[in-house]
Amino acid sequence: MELAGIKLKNPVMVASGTFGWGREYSDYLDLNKLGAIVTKSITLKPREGNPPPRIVETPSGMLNSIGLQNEGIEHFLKEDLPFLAKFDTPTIVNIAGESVEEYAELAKRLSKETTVKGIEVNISCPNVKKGGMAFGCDPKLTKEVIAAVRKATTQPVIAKLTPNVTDITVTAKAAAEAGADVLSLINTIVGMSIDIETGKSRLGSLTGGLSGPAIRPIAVRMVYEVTHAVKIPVIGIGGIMSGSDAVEFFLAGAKAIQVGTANFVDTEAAIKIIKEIDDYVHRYPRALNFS
Ligand code: RRO
Repeated sequence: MELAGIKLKNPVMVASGTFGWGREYSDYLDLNKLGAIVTKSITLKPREGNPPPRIVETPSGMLNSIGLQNEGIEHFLKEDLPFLAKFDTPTIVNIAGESVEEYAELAKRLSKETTVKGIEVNISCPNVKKGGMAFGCDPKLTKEVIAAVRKATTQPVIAKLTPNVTDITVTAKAAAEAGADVLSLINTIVGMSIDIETGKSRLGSLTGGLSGPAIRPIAVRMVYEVTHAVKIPVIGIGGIMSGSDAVEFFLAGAKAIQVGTANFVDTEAAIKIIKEIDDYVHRYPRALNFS
């Protein structure tokens, strides 16, 4: 199948931030079996991330406040991308910046790399003070960032949307109008968890992004809304733990899906989901359309 010119063996990708830069998982599953690998957000300069604790389990999910920890684009190009080039699976690189110019610069530097098959633009990180979700909550800024990235690269541009808005179709339309080829949704939902013994937040940075099965019905609803509001393809993300969870997203209109939190529970989750989707397609040959 194909998604905005990206050739995929199957519609199952691993979600940004839950799969490192590929290498971290390579001893635990065959990366060649995945539809695509979406790498953890990179920024121009290295970032240390937020103070610990950064992860807390919640009912049917988890909160994270990593704060965009990464080694920066230079390190990524030198150390991570050559490793990913060895696999017959498309690499989609997720980028994040504090300004429109930073996003454009990142896209420009990636555009010459043949291993990069797509750029996922993170305008939805809930855990940083500058940039991230600030762009993705405002349709005007969404347009500016996506238009700048569009201008900086000929590679497919995927805008990753935040659910932390009143009406996600507004930012979806803004991204599509600015030239995004694909939309991916949803990123995490801002949440908080308090330890009643200490009276303090369980996260070092007070709030975090909620992911996992707890958010799946919200994600399915948003994918349904967006696929009925824009013409470009949508990648569904949000608490997919099994093939049947993935099928819900396809039936809501998604063309592909990303597996995120499930990778922390079972390193082979994505591989199992590929097989379970296949079983469903055999049971209901006409229910889904993967062209
Ligand atoms: O690094 C993070 O804290 C983070 C990011 Br960039 C994001 O996009 N979504 C998320 O839940 N955490």
